[in-house]
Amino acid sequence: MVESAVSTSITAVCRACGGSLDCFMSLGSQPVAQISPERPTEQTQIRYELRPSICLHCGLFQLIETPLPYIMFTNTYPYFSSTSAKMTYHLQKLSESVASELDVAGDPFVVEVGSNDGTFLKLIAEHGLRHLGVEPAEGAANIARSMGVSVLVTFFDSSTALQIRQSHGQADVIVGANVLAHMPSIIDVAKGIADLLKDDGLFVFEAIYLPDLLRCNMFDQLYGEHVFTFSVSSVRKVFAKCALELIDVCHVDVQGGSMRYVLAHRGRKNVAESVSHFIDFESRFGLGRADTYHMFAERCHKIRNDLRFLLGDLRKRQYRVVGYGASAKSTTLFNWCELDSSIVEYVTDCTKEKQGHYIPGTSIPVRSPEFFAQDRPDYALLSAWNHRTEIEAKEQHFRRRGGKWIVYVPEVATA
Ligand code: DWN
Ligand code: ZN
Repeated sequence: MVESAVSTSITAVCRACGGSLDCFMSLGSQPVAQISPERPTEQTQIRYELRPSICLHCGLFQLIETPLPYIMFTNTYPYFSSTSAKMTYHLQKLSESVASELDVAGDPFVVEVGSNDGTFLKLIAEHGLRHLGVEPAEGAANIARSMGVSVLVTFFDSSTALQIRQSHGQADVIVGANVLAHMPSIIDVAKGIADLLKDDGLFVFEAIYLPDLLRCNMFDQLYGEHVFTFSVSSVRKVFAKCALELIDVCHVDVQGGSMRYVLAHRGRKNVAESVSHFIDFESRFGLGRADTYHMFAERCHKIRNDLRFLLGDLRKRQYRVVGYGASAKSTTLFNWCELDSSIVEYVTDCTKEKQGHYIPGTSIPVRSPEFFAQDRPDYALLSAWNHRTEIEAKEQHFRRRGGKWIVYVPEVATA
C-alpha cells in the first residue's frame, strides 16, 4: 500500500487478501466528506480520486484511494448518531438486546468501537454494566462522557485492543455500528477484536449491505469514510483470517439497507441458517460477477445525467432549488454531479457545527432548518434520503406551500 506524502492511502491490491481489484468506475476528484470548510471551495482541501473496486478473489468491495483516518475523523468530526430519531431508536433497541443477553452477575464488559456520541452505550451505562467506548473524535466522545459513558479517545486497532485487555480485561460483547467499514487496516482491526473478545464472547457489527447499495444505486454512499462495503460472503472470509466465525446475520432497515453481523471465536457457537441463506442469495444476486458492478456504474451515470438535466431545466424555468441534509453523502453528490450554488442555493442541516459552513468542495452554504422554514424554495433536493420519512414529517409546511422534494436514489424523481 502506498501512502502519499500527507493525506491519502492508495492500494493496488485487496486490503484484506492481496487479490487483484476490478476498479469499475470513478466518481472523480473528491474532498474529504465531513470536513465542511468555513469558506467556499477552499483549495487547501485535501482531495482524492473516488474509485470503488471489487476484489475478484474474496469479494470485498473497497475504495482504491482513501484519505488517512486521522484526516477524516478529527476532534471536530461533525456527525452525531443522535441527529436522527430513527438512528437513535435503532441503536437503543440494539443496546437493549445486547444488555438482555448479558449475565449481570458475571460483571460483563461491553466495548463499542466507534462509540460516536454515546447513543448506543448510554443505555448500557444506565444498566450499570461495565463498558468502554473507543472513539477518535474528541467532540463526539465528550458528548458521550457527559451522559456517563466511559470513552477512550483513540482509533481502534490491535494495539488499542491489547491496551484495553491489559487495563479492563477481555470483553463479553464488542459492538460496532457503521464503523468497521471505515477502517482501512481491517485485518489488524479483526486481530484486535479477536484478541480482546472473551472465548465465549460475541462481536456484533452493522454496516451498509452491498446488495442494497448496488440495487438502489446508492452512489452517494461511496466516499472516503466508507473504505469498504461489506457482504455476508466477504465478512465471512475477512474475519475468518483471525479465526472469527460468522454465526448469524440479520438485515436491518437503516442507512438505506444494512446487515447486522454476529461473530464468535471459531467453533464456539452454532452457525445459524441465516448465514448460508444470504451466501446463496448473494451468489444469485451476482456479487461474484464483474458485470454486476459495471451495470451499477452505468445506472449511476444515468442518475447523474438525469439529475443534472432536471436541475438545469428547473433553473432555466426560474425555479428555486435548495438541498436538505449536508450529509457525507451530499459531498459525493454535489461534487460528482458538479452542482454549485448557482444550481442549489444552499443546503439545510440541523447540525449546528455544519451551519454557516459550506458543502466540502463547493460554493454551497449550509443553513439552519429555521432558515429553510421561513424561506420559500420551489424544490428541495433530499441528500439525506435515508431519513426521508422523518424529514418530510418535520417539514410538512414545505409541501403544504407547494414545495416539491427531489430524490435521486434509486432514480431521479420529484414527489
Ligand atoms: O456511516 C456513516 C453514517 C452512519 O453517518 C458515517 N460515515 C457518516 C454519516 O453519514 P451521513 O452524513 O451521510 O449520515 P446521515 O445520517 O444520512 O446524515 C444526515 C444529515 O442530515 C446530517 O448532517 C443531519 C442532517 N439531518 C437534518 O438536517 N435533519 C438529519 C435529519 C434526520 C434531520 O431531520
Ligand atoms: Zn480480497
